[in-house]
Amino acid sequence: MSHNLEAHNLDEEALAILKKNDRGGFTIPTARLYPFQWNWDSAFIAIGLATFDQDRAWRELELLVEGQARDGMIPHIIFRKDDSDYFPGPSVWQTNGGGLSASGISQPPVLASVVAKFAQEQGEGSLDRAAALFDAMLAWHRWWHRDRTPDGCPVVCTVHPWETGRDNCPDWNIGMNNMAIDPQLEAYQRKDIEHADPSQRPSHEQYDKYITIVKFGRDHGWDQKVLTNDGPFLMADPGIFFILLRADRDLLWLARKLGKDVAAAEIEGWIADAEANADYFWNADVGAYCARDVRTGEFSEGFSNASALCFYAGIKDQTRLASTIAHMKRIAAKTRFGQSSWDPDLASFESQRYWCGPLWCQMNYMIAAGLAEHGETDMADKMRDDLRSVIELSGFYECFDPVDGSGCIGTDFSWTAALWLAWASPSSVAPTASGQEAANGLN
Ligand code: 9WN
Repeated sequence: MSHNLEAHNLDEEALAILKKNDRGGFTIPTARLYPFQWNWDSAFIAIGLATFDQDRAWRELELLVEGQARDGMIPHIIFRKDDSDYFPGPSVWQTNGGGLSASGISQPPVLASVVAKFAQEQGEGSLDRAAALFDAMLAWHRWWHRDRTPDGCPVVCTVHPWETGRDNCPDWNIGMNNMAIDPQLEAYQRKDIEHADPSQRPSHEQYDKYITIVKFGRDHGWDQKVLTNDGPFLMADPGIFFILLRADRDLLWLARKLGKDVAAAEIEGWIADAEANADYFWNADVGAYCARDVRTGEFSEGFSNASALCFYAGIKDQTRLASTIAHMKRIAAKTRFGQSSWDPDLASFESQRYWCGPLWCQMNYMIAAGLAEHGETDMADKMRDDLRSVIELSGFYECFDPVDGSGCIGTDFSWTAALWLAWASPSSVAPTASGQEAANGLN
């Protein structure tokens, strides 16, 4: 579908989308398909909100933190109240972790990087608001390092494809193939395929497995250590690993700025561990950082957009970075609009099916920030220009076909509108990155 540029001012349209999706201090990703507050969505949405209302941007993050569970986890969805448009809702999750009604898993921890970015851009006056969020962010990062790091495993892991934010990426096929659907699974009705084209969404078998994992968590009282060590699915995700490493660096910057020496020492330990263990993800056969099934040690076969986050994480191994760039250039030559979520040279690539191929703006934003910090400014600028082109072509979709630029799944999508305003719009003043060290916020 071609978007009528004459009829629309895209900056105004993006603003209108964020206002329309505002539910009173927090923003839903899109109406009906995703009618609650999502974790990493809110972090990217806040970046867009800050372009016109800094107070409202902080509110977005503060309301996200209100959903924090007693154990420190910030859940991937905060329900507040039920909505019959979404499955699985609160009656399926049945969490009891304290805080608000929420899901029982998390999502990639972008929050601290956004708080650090705001603290840097908005100056000393914003430090009080950053300081008020500090303990919650520290507790959340501690939760990842403690409760999502299985006994005897050197890296942080994930128990559910939804937790990675890259739900049906073929990265998870090995872990999904190694788990069984619970024979006691209750009958359920999917809602997502009533609001979006089913051919662009996950399969029924994948949904059965997603809900099997939710049932396991529920049956075990959402004891996160049990879910991590004994749950049906356990994989290590380069996306979560790289985003957490970057967020740890940004949290460390904040800790030092706020004079929190004890916390700073703890965070330094996490960073040193992660730097020492990043090679856990290095798949020498592919020449890239890849997802891995923790129990079998088996690697995912493909280069995903999460593989490209190594720059953003501040990885310094020049040989590995060069190999990553070679993959990105090979893929860019095959797709018109990069970076695709999956390798187009693999049979499992599908240009319009969710995380099996489409371009996702929030991933490209982080990849570009890392590339620019690494000195690859041409590649970083191409990421931004490609996002600008697909939005001009198709509008504010959830994600985009990287080959023909058509929009996929959700419409009037909040993070797309937010990153248009903050980054892709010709009127955006933000550079792709500051060119500073990676520990200086998500620029
Ligand atoms: C499950 C809200 C979320 C994003 C995820 C994206 C999709 C949900 C779903 O939508 O996942 O969390 O129901 O498909 O994969 O990254 O946060 O936009």
